[in-house]
Amino acid sequence: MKHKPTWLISASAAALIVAGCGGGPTDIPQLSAASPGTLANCSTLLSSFSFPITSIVSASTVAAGTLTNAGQPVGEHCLVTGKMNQRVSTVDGQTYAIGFEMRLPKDWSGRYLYQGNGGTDGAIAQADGGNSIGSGGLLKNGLQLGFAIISSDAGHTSAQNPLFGVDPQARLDYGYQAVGTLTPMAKALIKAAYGKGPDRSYIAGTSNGGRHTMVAAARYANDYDGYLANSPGFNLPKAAIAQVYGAQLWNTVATSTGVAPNFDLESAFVQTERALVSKAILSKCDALDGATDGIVQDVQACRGAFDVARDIPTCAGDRDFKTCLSSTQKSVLTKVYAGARNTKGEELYSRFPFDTGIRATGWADWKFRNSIRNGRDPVALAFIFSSPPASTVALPSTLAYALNFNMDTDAPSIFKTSGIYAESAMSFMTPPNPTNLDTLRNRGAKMLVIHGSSDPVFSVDDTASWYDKLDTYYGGSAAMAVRFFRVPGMLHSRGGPATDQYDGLSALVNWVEKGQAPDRIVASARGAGNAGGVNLDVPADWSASRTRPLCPYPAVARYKGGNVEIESSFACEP
Ligand SMILES: [Ca+2]
Repeated sequence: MKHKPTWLISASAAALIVAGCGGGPTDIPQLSAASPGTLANCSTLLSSFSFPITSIVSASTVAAGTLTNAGQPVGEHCLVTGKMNQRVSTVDGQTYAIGFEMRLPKDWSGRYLYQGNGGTDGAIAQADGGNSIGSGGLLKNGLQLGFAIISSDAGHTSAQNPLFGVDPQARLDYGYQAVGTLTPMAKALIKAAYGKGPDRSYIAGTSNGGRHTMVAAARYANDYDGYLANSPGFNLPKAAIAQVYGAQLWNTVATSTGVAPNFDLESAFVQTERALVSKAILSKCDALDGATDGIVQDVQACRGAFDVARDIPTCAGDRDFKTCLSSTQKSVLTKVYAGARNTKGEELYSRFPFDTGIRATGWADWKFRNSIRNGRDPVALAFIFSSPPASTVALPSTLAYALNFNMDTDAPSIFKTSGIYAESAMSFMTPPNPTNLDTLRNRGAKMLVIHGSSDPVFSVDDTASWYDKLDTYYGGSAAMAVRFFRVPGMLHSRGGPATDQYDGLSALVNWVEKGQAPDRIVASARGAGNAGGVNLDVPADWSASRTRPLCPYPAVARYKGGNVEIESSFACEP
């Protein structure tokens, strides 16, 4: 049964909505702009600020220029550190807390930013709203834009990674409750520091931080006005399964004779072989967008134009590691890109689109190293996403765990509950009812999702599939509140042969507060001399400062004539 959107049945929302010719609403509330404020209190917050289950550890002024970003000084700000909900686990005897830091700029825009962090959390990344929220080499970070920012460890320390997964509450904090616990405290602390609470609130992050953002859009839609999800780990437990599924397949063609930790899974597809694949993709798909420029904009057309079996030479004899792939390699490549499956052929995770970034080292890092590495996918599956978690004494090497993970009997554990583990990983890690964003939408909040087409761990196709369903749910009008942008060639969060430098946060603020819906976001390559840091994957035959428009899905950037190095020569079209 199709769910009936609440904008069709809510009287209060209906008052704000006018039916349009497309059948969906044409008007949703416009939020007002934030107004600046000045920091009134800093070091006194150590003793004066009080909030339930919160202890402030330090509060001190950080002088202008102590931090820099892209070669420019970050202004004077107040650094507050603390923790919430400190407790001793009855399961493992460990002391847990939600550790955080807040950075409060002296010259404040009136805006608050929750910075979601990556991986399995456990570290309090510097609360600067910088590269840790996504994009490559941001020229202005959140502090430089005037945001008051919180960053947290999401409820466990680095030392407690990944075994925090045996504590049910630590799982829930990592999944979503840390955001829910911290948010009212952060807003109260901002009020104590500036004399007024934030006018506008934002949440942003990349990878797992993008996942935090997507979860917040569903669970905490009343608390935030803007959501920026970069390279989101949307279905993160499923993606972890896909990682070990890939590892098992890569292993069938790996030639490494070493054993863990020296086992080299990349021997399955060495760089020169991946460069061959990238070149074959370009030969079939590059020109489909009108420009033979080393970028495949039209991902959908490329699906029909490129075929691994047909377009990559098959080695007549042994692998020569540069001009051909073995038939087994081609089969493995096809299977991994088609998406993880169990032995019944049922999909366990999304397909991936073939794209140019396959040749880059950052692609190989995820497919061949993180997929079998301690600290990444295998241990996350074992201890955080499986219910019950694996025995902490029985886990073999992470390589062996990954290679022996059973797609029929082990994979379903991400959907299971068990005893004290009362929520499944898919419940605590992913947004409940992810295509219903009624609360967000009806109050005038906005969401931007930005994802690289060459992301090797979280498939851009999974994000596109979600957006398609969202658009169906809203009768073709999802773009009024949520827009999704793909970055061709970009790897996970940044890097790859791509224009990966873009300011999503400012685009989001302009949409939320000024009603300027982004019809394109200008992105730059980070070639030689880029102030935000050079991306070594930028091809030598590109202008060092090449720009492209990132286009709202499903539009793609098509070449219209003129200088091929600049974004104005491209239009976002179907
Ligand atoms: Ca092209």
